Amino acid sequence: MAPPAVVENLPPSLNSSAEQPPLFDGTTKLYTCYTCPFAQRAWITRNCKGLQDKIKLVPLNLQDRPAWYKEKVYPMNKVPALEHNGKIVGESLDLIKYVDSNFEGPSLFPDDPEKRKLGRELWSHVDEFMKIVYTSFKGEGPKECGSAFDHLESALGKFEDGPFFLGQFSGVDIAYIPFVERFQVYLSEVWKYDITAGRPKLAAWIEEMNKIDAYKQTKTDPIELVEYYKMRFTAQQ
Ligand SMILES: N[C@@H](CCC(=O)N[C@@H](CS)C(=O)NCC(=O)O)C(=O)O
Repeated sequence: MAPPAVVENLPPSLNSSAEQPPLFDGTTKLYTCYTCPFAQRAWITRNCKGLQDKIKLVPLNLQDRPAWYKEKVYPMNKVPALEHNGKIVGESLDLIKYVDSNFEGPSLFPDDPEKRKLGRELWSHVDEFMKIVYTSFKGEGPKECGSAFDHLESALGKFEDGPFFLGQFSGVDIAYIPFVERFQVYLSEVWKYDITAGRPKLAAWIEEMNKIDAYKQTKTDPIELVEYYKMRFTAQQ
């Protein structure tokens, strides 16, 4: 079912002195940043659909961003953004669905109405999940965010036909994993808190996700991540 593993040589990130790749030349491009969890959603989607040859990665250095990106490509000046069929599409959750419905490759959303219902609930919960955990990083960490992971544990118990949120792998897993990946690393490193302890379904989900090549290749460097989050969340304390 999963497309064969493709090992890519990732292109270098473009900075403010980089020339703009031709716009609307018929090439589909994913403007991304290798460390951005939102962009990672679109990147995983592309890989899961086996679209490595159809969607070219255009990684940006967000700290030293090329001016042409905001001026000519995406006025929101954020990643991800997809250049496709003469237009630019942004917003990572929308992009999971956009890439799923406008390109070939395995479908990322099930037809079963019960699964679609839970899928919608989890889809609309993901921002709240992130907010709870990020807020806890500035407060008491695990004491404040444990319930957010309990919520995932309970959602993962709804369908028995696989270890993923909707049983089989879906776009919902893609929506959550970049954030769970980062939260797991940071909570373990800084708070010595294991998000999988006492949460066997969450543990199994992460383990299965880590077996998916399309995702594995998008994972962020944990050391860089911890440094960046420490700067972001503990600098003023
Ligand atoms: N809601 C957007 C958020 C995207 C986002 O915030 N991306 C960050 C990088 S992780 C960004 O581009 N930040 C640049 C900026 O805000 O100037 C999405 O889901 O795509």
